[in-house]
Amino acid sequence: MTDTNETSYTPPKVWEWNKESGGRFAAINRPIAGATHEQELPVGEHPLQLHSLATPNGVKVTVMLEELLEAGHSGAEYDAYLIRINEGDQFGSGFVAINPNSKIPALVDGSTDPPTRVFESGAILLYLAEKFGAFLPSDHTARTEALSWLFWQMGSAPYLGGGFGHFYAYAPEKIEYAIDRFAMETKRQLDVLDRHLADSEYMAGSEYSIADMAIWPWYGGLARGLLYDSAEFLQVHTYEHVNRWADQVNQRPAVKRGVMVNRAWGKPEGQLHERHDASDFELRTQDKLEPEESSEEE
Ligand SMILES: N[C@@H](CCC(=O)N[C@@H](CS)C(=O)NCC(=O)O)C(=O)O
Repeated sequence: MTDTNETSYTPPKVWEWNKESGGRFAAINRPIAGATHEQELPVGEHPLQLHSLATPNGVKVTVMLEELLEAGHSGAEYDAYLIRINEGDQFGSGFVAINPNSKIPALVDGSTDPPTRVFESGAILLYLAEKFGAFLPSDHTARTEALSWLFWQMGSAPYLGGGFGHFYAYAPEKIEYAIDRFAMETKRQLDVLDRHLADSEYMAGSEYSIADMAIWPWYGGLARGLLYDSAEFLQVHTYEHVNRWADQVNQRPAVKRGVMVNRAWGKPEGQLHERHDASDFELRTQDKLEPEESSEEE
């Protein structure tokens, strides 16, 4: 066994904030909460106001809203505004007022008196499912199964994103111990899903539900080779039932629209920075807007 003490870090008695710690998110990470600046949020015409970004956590909610509209729930019309987390929009006073945790997504429902704020993607999915009576099975057993998988996702994905993704793709140095630990856990989670989806069409049985909407952006994205350039490393093609389910969900028209909303990177025709109307998918993607409005961000 190697003597780790010679090379490894020994924590000081009291941790101090080291601004030079590096890594992709070093500029926005800080050990305190609260607003850093005054910044009011825009307010649109629809009852539901979403402030988000098309990361996997954001996509869960835009897919749900598009699914509700697709299913004919016109009360789910929404305005979606972009929160650029790399520029610190999540620390503006208006955003902190609707999510004290300063993370996207956050939703305001102006159809209630007073307006209701909802933060945490899982809570938003559940709020919308209950408000519209949709995408959460009414049968007690299936509903319980959907909620079990919804909360499974909320507890599991931080190991995938904050653990595996962070140390494999974003950390300033490749640390074998950390990558091994989180690759192992990520593969275990994929196997959990694969075994379940071998016998179940969707996460909660035969009905597509908010459990699929929560899990698909993370684990479907991983299986489809879209996260962290890790498809070969994790051998994601071996999880055949996860792949079957991921492709099936990906075919849904509402999913195809949902992934475009608040997206500010990738192909211009796939980016709809703000969404206010169904026609925006045809008329307001970045390729259709004036060239100077086009974003070149990663
Ligand atoms: N558990 C939260 C996680 C949300 C989250 O981590 N959001 C990230 C983007 S995916 C974010 O806003 N990060 C900004 C920051 O950490 O400052 C949820 O599911 O809503």
